[in-house]
Amino acid sequence: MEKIEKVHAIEILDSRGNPTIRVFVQSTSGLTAYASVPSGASTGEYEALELRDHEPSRYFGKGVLKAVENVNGPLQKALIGKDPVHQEEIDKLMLSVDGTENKSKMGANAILGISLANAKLKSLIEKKPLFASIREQKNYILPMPMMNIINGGAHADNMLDFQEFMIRPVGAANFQEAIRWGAEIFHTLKKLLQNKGYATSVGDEGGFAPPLGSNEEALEFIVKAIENAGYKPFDQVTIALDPAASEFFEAQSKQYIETKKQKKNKEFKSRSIEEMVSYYSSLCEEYPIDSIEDGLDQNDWQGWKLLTEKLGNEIQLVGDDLFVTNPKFLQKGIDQKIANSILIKVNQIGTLTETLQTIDLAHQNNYTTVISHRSGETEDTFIADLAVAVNAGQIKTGSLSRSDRIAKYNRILEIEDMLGKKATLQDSNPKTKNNA
Ligand code: 2PG
Ligand code: MG
Repeated sequence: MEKIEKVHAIEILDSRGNPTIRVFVQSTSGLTAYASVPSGASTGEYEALELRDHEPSRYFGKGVLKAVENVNGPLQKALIGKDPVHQEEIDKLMLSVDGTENKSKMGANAILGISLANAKLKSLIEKKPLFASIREQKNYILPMPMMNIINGGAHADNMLDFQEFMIRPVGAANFQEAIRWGAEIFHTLKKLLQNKGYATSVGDEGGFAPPLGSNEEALEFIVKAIENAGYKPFDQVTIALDPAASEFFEAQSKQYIETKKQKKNKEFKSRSIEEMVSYYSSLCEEYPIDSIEDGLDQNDWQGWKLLTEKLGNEIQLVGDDLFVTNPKFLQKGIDQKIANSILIKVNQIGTLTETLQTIDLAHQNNYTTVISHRSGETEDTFIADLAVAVNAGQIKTGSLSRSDRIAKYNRILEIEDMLGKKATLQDSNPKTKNNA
């Protein structure tokens, strides 16, 4: 039997040039696997704690040497001699070493690094591709990619308060085709922006970050790009939004405020909860939108109830900050009939085992799952395998540029090639306006 012989972490950089952690796990026969941990910008209030050094002389306080020490010290000590094939036991053991509700003692980044590296080591020991080692399925579903081609919010230096404008090539026959359509639309959009004199530099997730004046303008550009690339909005390509509304909600006044414009002393809009819900409703009528993530604030459960009642039958409503990949929050949502989908980010909860529990809970209750990257990423492609392993049917991992994003799409292309007929592209969003 293989045992864990060594666990080792180093501090590396993420796609934004901020420190993050990479963990190596080695077994007794010398097999080694490693994983790198992502990091968010618009983080949810109830996420597991990402441990940072807060030592101003290094990386402006963002260093992760404490998390590195926790891996190399107490966590390694607890894991040496354990069998990597028993992922649940490994994860459980780490939770007991940490002993806190939000993983604040060891750091969710330290724990997740080991958890994901261990899963990769397990796949090497079992001589299976990572996705099959995570979950063996008779037939695999390849996820519909949700490609974020216009960036705003906390991910870009422009006036858009909505964070993500994504395209979903729902009419594509396979994953390869879905990616090709995405890339063609992305390049068409670039030309359209250039023609109007807009800069085509990109935001954190590789989407364009032009200084557009309104969400509607962004949506108009995207619809035009879909058409000019030769595809039909609605039937072949739909749009998903992630406004990341926790970033622009003012709890005291219960108003959703166009904060970026407000800060620059530009004309800005302020909407009540009801007005915000009506605003989404009108956007959905006007544009081919079939998914809205974090349309409202993470603590605005009352608003979410209204949003779900109003739009939940026609639109996929995804809880990101709202559920933070945590089964407890998801269960609350299920009980109160709030949202109908959950965004899955491994570092929001901090272990693979808990991530899988949350995914299972969602699927058992007919909530769809969208496997997601973070805005701060690395070249690690774990989430691509995860999306395939659990037959999630949807993934969002950025735009059609920047290798930190593309690496995940490329990994799914590789899996598609590997699995041949045993895998099909299937969109799990039941609200998609096209049933092609
Ligand atoms: C989100 C994510 C990823 P961040 O809000 O869904 O796109 O952003 O990682 O900054 O939380
Ligand atoms: Mg989000």
